[in-house]
Amino acid sequence: MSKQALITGITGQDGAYLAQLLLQKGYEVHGLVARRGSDHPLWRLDELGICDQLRLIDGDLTDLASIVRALQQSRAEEVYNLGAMSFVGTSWNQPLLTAQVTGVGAANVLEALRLVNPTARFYQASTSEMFGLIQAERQSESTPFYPRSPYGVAKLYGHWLTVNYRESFGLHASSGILFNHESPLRGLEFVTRKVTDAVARIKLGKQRELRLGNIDAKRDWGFAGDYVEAMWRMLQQDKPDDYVIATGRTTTVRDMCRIAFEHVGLKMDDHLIIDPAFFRPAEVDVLLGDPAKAESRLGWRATTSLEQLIVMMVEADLRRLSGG
Ligand code: NDP
Ligand code: GDR
Repeated sequence: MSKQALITGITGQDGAYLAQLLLQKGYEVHGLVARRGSDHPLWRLDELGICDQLRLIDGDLTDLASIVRALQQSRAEEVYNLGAMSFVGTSWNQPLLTAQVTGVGAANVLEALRLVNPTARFYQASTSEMFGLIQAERQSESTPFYPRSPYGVAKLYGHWLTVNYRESFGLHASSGILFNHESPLRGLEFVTRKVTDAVARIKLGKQRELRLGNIDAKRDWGFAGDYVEAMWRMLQQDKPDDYVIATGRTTTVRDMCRIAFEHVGLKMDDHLIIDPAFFRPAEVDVLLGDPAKAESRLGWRATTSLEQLIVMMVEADLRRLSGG
């Protein structure tokens, strides 16, 4: 008998890679799909060629009844809560929606789990954005939190509720505090993909300039394909726990951008324009994670360097834009 898994946010970057991984491991994969009406919501699953192997269920994280139904229908033994309003920039413009989807949405899944199948294992997609203002040599599971955006605040609620349901009700609920992870399936609003898409367009003569905000911000960037493996490993442990997932290296947006331009033989300074419109009301200046616990307990470590990642993304954008 195959194991049953349910993924919220299956149409997102991580949802698509996790679905692929679980299918490869022999799972039956169910996915909650919120907005079938939007323009080609299944494009990532199509790109990975896995759409027809999945069992998609209509539902929304803000609708408890639809989550209860998804849990009953899927009989999921593992539930991965990846659904969220995940773009930090938008969270200042839609703080209440962000609270509902990203924060209360996690509460809905935990509550549904408690009602329908309290023995199922639960993964919460927590984030390094929760560290926010707190700078440490490296941010780890014991670093305090000080979120800097409505998104970070909503995620902190989901994180603590996961801890609380584990302690209160004995749920097998784990939280992955993941640092930024990217891929050719990353949304165009995030800075790495915005850069690689623009670099490919500039190289192909379809665009002249790239406008960015704060290029001094530093991020610990890894490859999403590596990170979904860590999510799965967390749920295979006897005991639920929280884990930082990161590469342990931090780079400025400026240097990440330079890698992309240099890969196609262009000079960044000929095309980059700093545009105040892309600065945020509050910034997280430096993120640098300490993945030591994940390495020792999960046997997990990042395998893709930032250079390999950016080259992979630029090449994928060049192919896509050339119709290849
Ligand atoms: P994406 O933005 O690519 O995917 C978000 C997913 O959530 C999409 O499938 C989206 O559906 C879905 N969603 C949005 N609103 C709702 C709703 N109301 N009900 C149900 N589903 C909804 O994010 P990622 O794949 O990059 O990230 C996955 C998770 O991990 C997110 O929770 C994110 O906050 C978190 N995270 C991500 C990190 C990263 O660097 N990528 C780092 C740390 C945490 P639709 O396709 O219809 O928009
Ligand atoms: P982040 O990712 O906010 O870290 O959240 P994003 O790629 O949006 O920003 C990274 C850094 O780049 C700076 N920046 C710009 N960002 C964007 N998007 N567009 C720009 O033009 C631009 N110019 C500079 C930002 O100010 C920031 O410092 C991501 C999301 O996936 C979250 O869901 C996740 O929780 C965290 O990563 C970890």
